[in-house]
Amino acid sequence: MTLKEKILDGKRIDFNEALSLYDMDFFELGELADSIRKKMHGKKTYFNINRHINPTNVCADVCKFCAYSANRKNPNPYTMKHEEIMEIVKDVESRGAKEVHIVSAHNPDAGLDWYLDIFKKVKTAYPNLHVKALTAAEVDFLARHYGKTYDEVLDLMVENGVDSMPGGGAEIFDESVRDFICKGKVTSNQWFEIHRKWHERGKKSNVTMLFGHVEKREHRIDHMMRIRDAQDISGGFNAFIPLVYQRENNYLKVDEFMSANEILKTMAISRIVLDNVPNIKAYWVTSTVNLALVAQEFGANDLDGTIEKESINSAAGAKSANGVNLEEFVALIKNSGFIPVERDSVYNEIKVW
Ligand code: V47
Repeated sequence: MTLKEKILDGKRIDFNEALSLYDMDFFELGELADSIRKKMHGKKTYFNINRHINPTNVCADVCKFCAYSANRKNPNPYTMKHEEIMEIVKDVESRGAKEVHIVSAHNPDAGLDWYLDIFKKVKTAYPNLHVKALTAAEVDFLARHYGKTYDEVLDLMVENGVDSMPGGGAEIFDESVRDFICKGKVTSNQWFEIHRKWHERGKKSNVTMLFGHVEKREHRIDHMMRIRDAQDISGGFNAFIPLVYQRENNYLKVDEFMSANEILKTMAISRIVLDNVPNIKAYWVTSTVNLALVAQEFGANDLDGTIEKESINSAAGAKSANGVNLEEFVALIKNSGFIPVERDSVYNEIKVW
């Protein structure tokens, strides 16, 4: 049986087989991933109407790839007042947002309650708005800084209204690469421990991968394998999100933006390897909208959402500061031959556009 037949037969592939897919013909690989995508989701492409809010950029950690945190290259520290955050939430909710995605830096001076009260205030005022908040990196920071266990922080999140966790802070799980790009923050094992504990509470989360910097193809495959193993145990990951590295205003020197060919291959391989993760999200913020549309034919079935405003990736050069217009977004998905389906944050279908 050839590798292609094995994949078409729905059999699980191993590390070496996955790595060898990078050498497969580009279009053949795309077709393989597309056949799996079609089996799982047909021509549907999911998105949601959401707003990213990044309440503080003051950070106790230094990740070389990050242009968002306030530091020598970006000396503009800010910490939003809750009133300011609530004004934003009020506005976007009134215009149809179903989710707020709240992620911050690791601010050592804001106080644990400053973080938690954001969620409580949003949830109290808008019980139907989905609160997706706190990456595992933030959970680890809050636990360390305030002398709490992961369980205690996760319980506080649930009590204060967090519905699901985003997939940030995963970066690259290989320890040698991780040490080089973000030494000192949540380790790979801790990242998985936090998500496992979150899933044990009956909650869902996502998982990202930051690629296109100093990592090698092997590290990406290793990253996917670790996700597949964890998902076999907890089953709580809704989506895998490959984030394409943005090179500006940070401390990680990378000469070239990754080629579209390599980005699409990586997306396609992730669709094939992650046979137990339902959704592959092409996050247009880091891939560009155009490439995200093409990625729909390379295994991706989700384009995140309208976002409205985003600060983490746009600080590093992504052209995402102002989100995308809903009507335009829907038209682009339709014109590329797919069916735009608005979903909620845990992938219940809300409306076929
Ligand atoms: O963890 C930071 C990444 C992530 C850069 O769960 C960078 O639905 C590219 O996790 N170039 C935060 N990426 C964003 C994130 C996310 C985004 C969309 C959806 C979801 C979800 C999660 O942004 C960080 C980090 O990996 N990041 N700097 C950079 N220069």
